[in-house]
Amino acid sequence: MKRDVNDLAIFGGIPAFAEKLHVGRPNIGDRERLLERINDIIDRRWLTNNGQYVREFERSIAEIVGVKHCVAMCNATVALEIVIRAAGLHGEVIVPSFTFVATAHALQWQEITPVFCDVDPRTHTIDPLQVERMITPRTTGIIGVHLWGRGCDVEALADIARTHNLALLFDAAHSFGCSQDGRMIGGFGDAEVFSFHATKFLNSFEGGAVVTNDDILAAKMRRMKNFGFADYDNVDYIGTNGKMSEIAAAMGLTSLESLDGFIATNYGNYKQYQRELEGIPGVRLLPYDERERCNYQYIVLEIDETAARITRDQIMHCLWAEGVLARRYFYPGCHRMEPYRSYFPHAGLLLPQTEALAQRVLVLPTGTAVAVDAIGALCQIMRLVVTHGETVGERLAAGATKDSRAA
Ligand code: T4K
Repeated sequence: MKRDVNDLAIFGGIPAFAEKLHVGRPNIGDRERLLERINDIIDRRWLTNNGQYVREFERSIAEIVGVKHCVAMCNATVALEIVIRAAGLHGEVIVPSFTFVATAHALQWQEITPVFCDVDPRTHTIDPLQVERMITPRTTGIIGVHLWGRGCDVEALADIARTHNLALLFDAAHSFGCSQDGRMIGGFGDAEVFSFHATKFLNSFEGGAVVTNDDILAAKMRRMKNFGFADYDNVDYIGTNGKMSEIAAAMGLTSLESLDGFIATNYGNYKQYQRELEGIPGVRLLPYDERERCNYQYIVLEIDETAARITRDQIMHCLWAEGVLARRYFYPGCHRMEPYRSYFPHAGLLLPQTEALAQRVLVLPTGTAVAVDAIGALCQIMRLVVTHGETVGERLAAGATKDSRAA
């Protein structure tokens, strides 16, 4: 227990965590069940190419989400690239800048221009009012991102897409197992994309999927992820290799069996953070709507630097010194990353909420790898740092860190 600021590791105290606490430590299901499945895969010598585990995984995901088709892929980035191409997008597509850069790259990779749109500061998701303003004659689609497992304003976006005859896709990388307006995420728009990357709520080591109710789109994507093959020796479209392997599907299926446990742990962590961060000035935990289904996979703080009297980055540096690798997702915003920074040097002028959020957000560790005691210790450090925000901030600004003391 750290009693005063001199106990902080950044000023020379002993770090609270000998083993680092990461954001994104994987949730692991039943190891024995996974190994059984892997043994079976090896015994049957069917390792990839639409094997039985991939097909079972696809059926399970489609059933949980309540959609007609799930097309499993090697990761969500390739899944986005494929659905963007299969849906016929070209020219310009409207996306938020406040997202992981893969959302924008999946467009630019195929020379489609991502037009960055501002977000609603309340929800962190794309702001439909701003979307309307970004539409030009070159616009062919909108990609909303259900950030942190919290859904976009799906109805407003669907209205805009209908009115302007645009495709509507969702990057649901964060949102497997979540609902919006009481309906499971996965069934909105023309198609949605899940990520099953190691750091996601449900993981298949690496993996992703497109879910859709559109038969034609699904059939097209099935070919596109397999080099465009319609049959032996018969290629219908330009394709790529987007296939999910059997071992990834085995991990995905095994993770699915532990879903309720993962949610219970994440929910418990969220409630503990909520209790233990309560009342720290300038520190706000982004709330989840508990009437919706939610995976509670992200603990997202917004730091009001004026009220906290210390900057978000200074808080982060204090946590890093303690062994807590808190993350500034999605700093600095896609529009400030290359190649977009060079293509659209003034994009920030149209993205005031994104610019502000990128300075405020700090994501903390959660998931099955984070112990209750660790959350308690982490919150106590946050309280100590922010309660003495002015002093800590001034000392850090003056260069009084562990290294400078040693010098
Ligand atoms: N759209 C959105 C909105 C996304 O957030 C993402 C991915 C995508 C699309 C694309 O999905 P995929 O193509 O990946 O399926 C991570 C992930 O690599 C990325 O999947 C994720 N979003 C993004 C939010 O976070 P980094 O650069 O922060 O990853 P990294 O390597 O720093 O990992 C985070 C932490 O997790 C580390 O501190 C260590 C820990 N970790 C990581 C891995 C891989 C582990 O403990 N074990 C592990 O196996 O991007």
